[in-house]
Parts: sequence; structure tokens; C-alpha cells
Amino acid sequence: MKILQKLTIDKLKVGLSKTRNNLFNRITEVISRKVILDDETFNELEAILLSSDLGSELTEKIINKTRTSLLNTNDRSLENIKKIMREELLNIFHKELNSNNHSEIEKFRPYVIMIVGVNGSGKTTTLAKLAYKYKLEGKKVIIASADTFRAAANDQLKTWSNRIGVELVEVNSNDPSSVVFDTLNIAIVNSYDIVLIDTAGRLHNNSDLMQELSKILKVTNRLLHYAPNEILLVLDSNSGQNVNSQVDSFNKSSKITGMILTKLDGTAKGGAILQLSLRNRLPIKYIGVGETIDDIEEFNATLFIDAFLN
Ligand SMILES: Nc1nc2c(ncn2[C@@H]2O[C@H](COP(=O)(O)OP(=O)(O)OP(=O)(O)O)[C@@H](O)[C@H]2O)c(=O)[nH]1
Ligand SMILES: [Mg+2]
Repeated sequence: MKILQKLTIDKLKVGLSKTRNNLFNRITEVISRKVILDDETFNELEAILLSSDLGSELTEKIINKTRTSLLNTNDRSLENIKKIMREELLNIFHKELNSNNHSEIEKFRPYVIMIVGVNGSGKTTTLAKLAYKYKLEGKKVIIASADTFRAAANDQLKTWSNRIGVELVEVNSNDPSSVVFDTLNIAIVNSYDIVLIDTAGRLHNNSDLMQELSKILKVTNRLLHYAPNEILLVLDSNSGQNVNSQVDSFNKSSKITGMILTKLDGTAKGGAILQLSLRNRLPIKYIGVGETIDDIEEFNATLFIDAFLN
């Protein structure tokens, strides 16, 4: 377990290094060449944070805290600025968005999780990782292959389901709702613990496909009034500020309950991730750190922030 965590931290550190080095080199440059910390300095700091994709709300919070602290203590070291950022970020993640609802899962049978997101964000891979994780926890898991849009999607899922030994209901028509309907019925009759629904990648501005999501939700809801329990939006960490418009669009057609960040092992856009939760008031549930089946971790804010800052 310890080894695993260390691997994750190392991967995160490498992934976030580009963002981190760029951000902190620029901050150091600004504060070291100033004799006094005037408004201009703070404006410059603000511009740096904004250009690192930290978003306006988070930037404002950090600048306000930094201003107060620097004026009071006159400790202008980068270490002090990092300390302030750390406190502020931890505060945000822990106060608003501490997430994992393990106990909820026990209350529903089946517990239904739907996976959504734009093309290629990592939905199918993430779903397989989650299915495997739940299986290892002793849960009875079934997958609905509801991507009727891309021809190879069903085969991709079939390969995963064979490999991890989890039941799969395959595409049976060109209507994704029908696969979901069948899967839920099987899950209800055979007392499955978890249903995972894979959906087609859709551009968030394609309204037909977004409507299709609403239809799947209707079917789910008709069979199980409480379902889906979770609608998880899978976001590619490389998307930068574009992630926010993805959240907005998906939230319109289906109420997103949480986010999963994939490809954190190779991103150069860490800044945008820091502002995600705050801006969208949504928890980050999991992170994807590679392409193999166990390259998934529950999001740990402290670990993530420390990887970013150090
Ligand atoms: N490095 C890395 N690659 C990932 C991760 N998650 C997914 N991928 C890769 O991203 C690519 C797309 O993954 P898929 O799971 O097929 O994405 P998708 O969202 O289901 O794609 P569509 O169904 O076509 O919209 C694959 O090559 C995956 O192996 C991750 O956490 N890290
Ligand atoms: Mg897919």
C-alpha cells in the first residue's frame, strides 16, 4: 500500500512538474525583484496565477490571503507563499468537497453508477478500473455497454470484462436505453450490488447526444426511482480550462454528482485541476494515473496538493 502511494505521488509530481515549475519560477521572480510589496506586485502575482489556469475565484482567495500574510509577517519567501497556498487549497477541498460515500453504496442494491464525458476522455477504461476495484472489494458487479455510437466500443468493453471477470450486458440494438433497461432488470432479479453504465463519448455541444443521455436517465429512473446513484463525469486532465465548459454542458442534461480526472500521469495542465472543485462545487472522486487496470486512486486532496506544491 505504501509503495503504491509513493508511486502515485511520484507520478503526480512528474505530471504536475511543468505547471509547478512555471508557476513558482515566475512568482519567485516577481517577489525577489521588489523592494516593497505594493499593489502592482499583487497584480502581477494575480496575473501569474490566472495565466496558470487557477481560475478567478481561487486566485482571488490566494491573493487575499497572501496579501494579509505578507503584510503582517513580511515573510516574502517562496516557502511562505507556498504555505499560504497549501492552507487555502486544503481548506477549499476539505470544507466544500470531501466526498467519498462508501456507506451509501451499502444502502442500495443495485447501486447504479453512470459514466459520462466527451470523446476519448477515458470513460471505458475508468469504468473497467472501477468494476475491478468493486469486484476486489467482494461486490457483485455488472456492466451495461451503452455506447451504441462507436462500433468498437462494445468489443473494448468485452475484452475488459473478460479480463477482469465481470458480467457484461452487450449492445443489443442501436438504442442505449434498451441496454440499460436490460442490465438493470438483470441486476434487480439477480441481486447485483453495483451496476456500471458506460456511455458513448459525446461532444458536449452535440444536443442530440445530450438528449440521449436524458433518455437513459429516464429509463433508469423508471426502473429504480433512486437511480442512478452517481453520474460521474470523466475529464481528461489535459483539457485545461475547457474542462469547465464540459462540466457546464453535462450538468444541463444530467446532474453530475462527481468528477473523475484521467491521465494525470502525463498532464501539463495541473493548474486547471486545482480550480475545478471550487468553481463547479463538485467533488473529484477518483484520479486515473495510467492505462492499466489498477491505475486508479481515490482522490486525496492532501496528496494532490503536496505533489503540486513540492
Ligand atoms: N495515460 C493514461 N491514459 C489513459 C488513462 N485513462 C484512459 N487512458 C487512455 O485514453 C484512451 C481513451 O480511453 P477510453 O477509455 O477508450 O476513452 P473513452 O472516453 O471511453 O472514449 P470514447 O468511448 O471513444 O469516447 C485509451 O488509450 C486509454 O488507455 C489514464 O489515467 N492515464
Ligand atoms: Mg468508451
